[in-house]
Amino acid sequence: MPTKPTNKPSVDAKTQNLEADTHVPGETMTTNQGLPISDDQNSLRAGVRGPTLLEDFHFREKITHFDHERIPERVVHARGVAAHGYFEATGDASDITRASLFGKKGKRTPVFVRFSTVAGSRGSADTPRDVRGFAVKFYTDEGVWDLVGNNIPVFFIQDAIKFPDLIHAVKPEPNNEIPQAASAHDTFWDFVSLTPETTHMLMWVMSDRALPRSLATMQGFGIHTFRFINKKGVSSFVKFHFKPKKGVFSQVWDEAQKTAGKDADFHRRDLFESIERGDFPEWEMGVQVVPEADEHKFDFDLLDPTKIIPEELVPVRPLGKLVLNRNPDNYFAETEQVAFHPGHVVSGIDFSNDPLLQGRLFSYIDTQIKRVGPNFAQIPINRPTCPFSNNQRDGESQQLIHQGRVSYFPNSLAKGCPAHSPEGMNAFRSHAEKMDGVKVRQRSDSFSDHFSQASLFFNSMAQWEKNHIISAISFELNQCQVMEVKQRVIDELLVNVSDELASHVANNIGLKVTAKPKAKPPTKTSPALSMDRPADSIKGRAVAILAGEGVDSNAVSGLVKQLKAAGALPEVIAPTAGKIKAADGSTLKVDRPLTNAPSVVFDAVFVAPGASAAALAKNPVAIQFVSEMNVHGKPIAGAAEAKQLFDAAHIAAAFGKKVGSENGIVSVAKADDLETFAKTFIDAMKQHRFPSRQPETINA
Ligand code: HDE
Repeated sequence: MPTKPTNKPSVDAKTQNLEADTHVPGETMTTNQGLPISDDQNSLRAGVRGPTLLEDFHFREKITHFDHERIPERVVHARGVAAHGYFEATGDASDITRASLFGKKGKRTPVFVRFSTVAGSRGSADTPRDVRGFAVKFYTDEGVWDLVGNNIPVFFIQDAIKFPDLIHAVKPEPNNEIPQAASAHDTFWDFVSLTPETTHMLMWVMSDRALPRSLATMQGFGIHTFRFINKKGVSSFVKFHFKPKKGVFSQVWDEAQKTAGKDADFHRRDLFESIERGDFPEWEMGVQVVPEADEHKFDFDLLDPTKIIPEELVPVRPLGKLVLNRNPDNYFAETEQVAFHPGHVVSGIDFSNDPLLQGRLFSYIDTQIKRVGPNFAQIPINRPTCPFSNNQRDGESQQLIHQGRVSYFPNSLAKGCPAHSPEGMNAFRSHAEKMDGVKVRQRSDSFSDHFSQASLFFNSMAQWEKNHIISAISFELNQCQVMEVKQRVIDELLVNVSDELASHVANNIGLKVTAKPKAKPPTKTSPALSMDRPADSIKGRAVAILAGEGVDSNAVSGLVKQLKAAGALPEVIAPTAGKIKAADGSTLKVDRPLTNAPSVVFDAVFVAPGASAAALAKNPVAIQFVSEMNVHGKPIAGAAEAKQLFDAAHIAAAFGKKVGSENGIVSVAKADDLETFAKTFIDAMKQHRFPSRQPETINA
């Protein structure tokens, strides 16, 4: 009998007690062989001041295990964080796919989702300018399906054979391993300037999409065109999408850089904490569906991974919701050892001939064997939740004890088992695509337009989004040393996207545009590409309440109540930790002292009324706090007492009789109508940022 272990990722929320441990009370420490240990703190030595003895098997077991604690970090996407959850189908999609997870309204499938940055090593920060991995393992009842996607819907290159070059170019330069987790260096821009197919993806990576506010506020994409196959064998082309319930929001560049230093774990902390408090990140999952007959009706090739299908041409059909509701118990066992592979599919999902996808089908299994070992699929986080059985045997770290003497097929001694799936079972059968071609190392002509969709993306941005792209490219090129590389980026890439883009970047980096576009850049737009839209709610948004001795406690508690009711996370920040005395003699708990509360981890600030506000105007840390909030374009609120602090931070506010909101600065002379005040502040927070407050230099 084959062994059938199961991995049961819970689909329900679990309240985790951070103090709890897995040890049983009264448990005794033993060696790995079960031998009770009398002293784990002193090694065995010849005399109290003598050398350690080789005989000390306990010391050697402990230390050699420690020496082997690491597995190779992922060659890309090394820094990551993950969570358990579920996918719930919101309808029946069996007209387009026979995959069981999409077959019935309300059906839940457990998932494990790992988010990552690409270029940085495992110990790098969460907030560099980078693409984010968005890899989903679906434990379906018909096998594991991995959708290994990103938060950007296109990729840099069209053929997997170029991937090692791209990654070598973006990773730290090999002579000195500088810079960590950054594309702002010569080798990256040298490579892309010589590889025009990167242009569309460059627009996305230089936009604020590459600086997500949190993992829960970014979109996910499968990128490649895949196939769905229904029960009748009818195939359609599909592109996968995940749309965050909280909306798509980002940081700004100066803020992201500062966050990397102030809280390198900003994103993983946010994910962990939001799940612990029951604010479960959620996305709507959907597909753009193109019937096979329409394969050639677009002005780009569906197989080209540097292209999107504009949502205005093919809308996203919702399939269900993806919810993350449980943190892993152990980072290494789950997040580090999880092994994704685009080739892990289930019946009803199949591949297209996208040459990038085809190459990935080779690469991932290889990387998992190197990283986790040939039996990676037996590790609990990677195991299917349905039964599995075959004749694969042995190998490093084999976990299963296979029974019997039959490990081959065909056999009669085990009654022909495990057998091929019977007729009628939803087994995987590759789509019978007709193939006919000569062997060539050549790209299809239909892959040759590298600029139209780059222009489409740039044209679809709001002016502030365009400005951020211009500033980001300018910043990156100003970090480069080699003049020819910078000139080539302008003359070979940017000029073909937009005149505005090329001329502004050239100006910012002290060069001139010296080439003409190969063709006039198109003026089309796709509104779905812009992030310039407010959120429905402020759930999970961090709000700093700046307070101090003599604060108006009624105003603080009133606003805190309203903010909490709207799902935000207000924190009282004061010059000192502990408690502060309010104007009415009551005491107020301080959540964090100013020194431990960098502005970049908050989405908005309220300068509480009372005597404290004037005192804060003399505190350099408080001035820096509100002034950073201002230049990062975040909502700022205060009553007349805040004027001195606002003045010190160069923030203009009217402080009129009625609550006013001017470009995200919410002010009033006297904060007695807290309800209106809170509502105006919350509306400003839904807007997220007020980019016109950012001085040019903050991003450039
Ligand atoms: Fe990956 N990629 N990739 N990639 N990729 C890996 O697999 C590779 C590509 C993506 O959280 C590696 O387990 C090649 C596109 C994610 O564990 C490796 C090519 C997309 C993750 C690998 C690509 C991705 C990886 C490194 C060019 C978006 C992290 C460690 C054809 C659709 C998964 C590992 C996780 C990881 C190879 C391009 C997404 C080496 C050869 C396009 C999210 O196998």
